[in-house]
Amino acid sequence: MSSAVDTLMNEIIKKNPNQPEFLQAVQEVLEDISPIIKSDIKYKDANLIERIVEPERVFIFRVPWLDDNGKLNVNRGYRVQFNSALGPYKGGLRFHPTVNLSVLKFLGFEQIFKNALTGLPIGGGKGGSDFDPRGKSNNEVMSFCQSFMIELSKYIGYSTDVPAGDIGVGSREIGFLFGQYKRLKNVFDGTLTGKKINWGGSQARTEATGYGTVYFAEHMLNTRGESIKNKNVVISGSGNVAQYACKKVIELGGKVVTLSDSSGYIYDQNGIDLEKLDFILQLKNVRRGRIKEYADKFNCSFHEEKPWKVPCDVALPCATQNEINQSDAEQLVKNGCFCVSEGANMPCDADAISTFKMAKILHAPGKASNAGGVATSGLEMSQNSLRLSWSFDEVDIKLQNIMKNIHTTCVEYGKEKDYINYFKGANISSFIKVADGMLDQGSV
Ligand code: NDP
Ligand code: 2IT
Repeated sequence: MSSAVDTLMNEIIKKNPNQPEFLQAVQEVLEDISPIIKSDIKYKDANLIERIVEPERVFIFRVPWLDDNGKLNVNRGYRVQFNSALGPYKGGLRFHPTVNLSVLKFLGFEQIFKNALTGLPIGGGKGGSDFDPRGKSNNEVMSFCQSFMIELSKYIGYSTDVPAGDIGVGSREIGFLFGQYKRLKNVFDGTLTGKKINWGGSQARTEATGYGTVYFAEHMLNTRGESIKNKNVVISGSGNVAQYACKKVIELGGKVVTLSDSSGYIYDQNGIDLEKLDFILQLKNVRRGRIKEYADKFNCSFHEEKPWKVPCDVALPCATQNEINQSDAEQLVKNGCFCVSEGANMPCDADAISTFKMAKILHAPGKASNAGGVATSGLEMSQNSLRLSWSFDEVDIKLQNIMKNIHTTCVEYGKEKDYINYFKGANISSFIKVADGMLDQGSV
């Protein structure tokens, strides 16, 4: 980085102690945009960086809820309203014991640039709680969601801030949150996305993040005259994003050999087919069990570690942040992996990113490759405002176009001599869009 940007980064580090994930996300963006900041004085004069790393607003609140034994529990709730230069704050809610302000600020910061890449009029935000839905009954999850919404409802609205799902928040939680929002506000509107299709949700939203991640991988592969067909694919995670990434790879003729959860991964050398994937959907979305059951049922192996040692052509990290470190990245490259499309947010740490960059493999940052989820949330907002619904194919075609456009933009801004730097392409193009919006709107 240039010394001016180094100085800026040091200031940001001083101002945000104990926020490693947030600082990691900021550093990654600043490294790529530092030539722009240096060459374009208008951004420097307007203190653009100092402003863009500061959330417009952060809410932190107490969430008391009763469990099935009548005991009162307390969790911490958050909403980070990061940047509204391009539209209402938009971004998911994460319910996971690891949630803290650093994690949500990193996610909110990434969301600003991701949302800009979609080309839709949405700003960036994120929220959630350290509540752990795992092992909780439906009643307990509902009790938590209702209490969470009593506070969150004061800060959101369809033109202000539109939450959706993320880790630990799927259509069940969105249902409980929406029901409570409606009861408190007496409005039926598009304040939340990821709703079920029969009460205001969009076709293809459930599939969108995973499908989009694979559409993006396909575009990257096409730049080398390749495609997903007949490729060996390693996927981490077995939640919403992993499930539909898996489905799209199967549909496009690729072979998915792993899925995982926080306890380990299953390796199915025959490939996961649609029937086996149905078992995963039942296991994870209905029975809420562990991935090991797949290995027992289909007679394949289960390993208590991450799946990155398994040889593959394409890797789709779809679980969580920093799930690929330097040695994982080296192992992947050594085993022949030449395409990584991030379904998760920031799944690669800084050393892993450098390893892939040095190896010149195809590597897309989540803010580009997983943008299909929030883009389809944007389409859900449009349909809610129009009070109509589009068909699955209509939404899927729009999603495909959005992913194609994001890929084209990344190539345009990220092309280097013999390599496309997708990180640079995504960071520079989205930064310019957000920064110009902020400049136009004055010193707010
Ligand atoms: P889910 O809650 O549906 O699934 C999460 C999956 O990741 C589970 O298999 C979970 O395993 C695993 N996982 C979570 N935390 C860890 C951890 N610390 N270590 C190992 N495995 C872990 O979430 P999603 O599929 O929705 O989200 C996955 C990723 O995709 C996240 O990074 C999210 O931010 C990102 N994303 C999601 C979008 C969406 O539309 N849902 C949009 C764009 C990005 P276990 O059950 O054992 O915890
Ligand atoms: O990280 C993400 O983009 C999401 N969790 C989806 C956000 C959304 O508003 O659909």
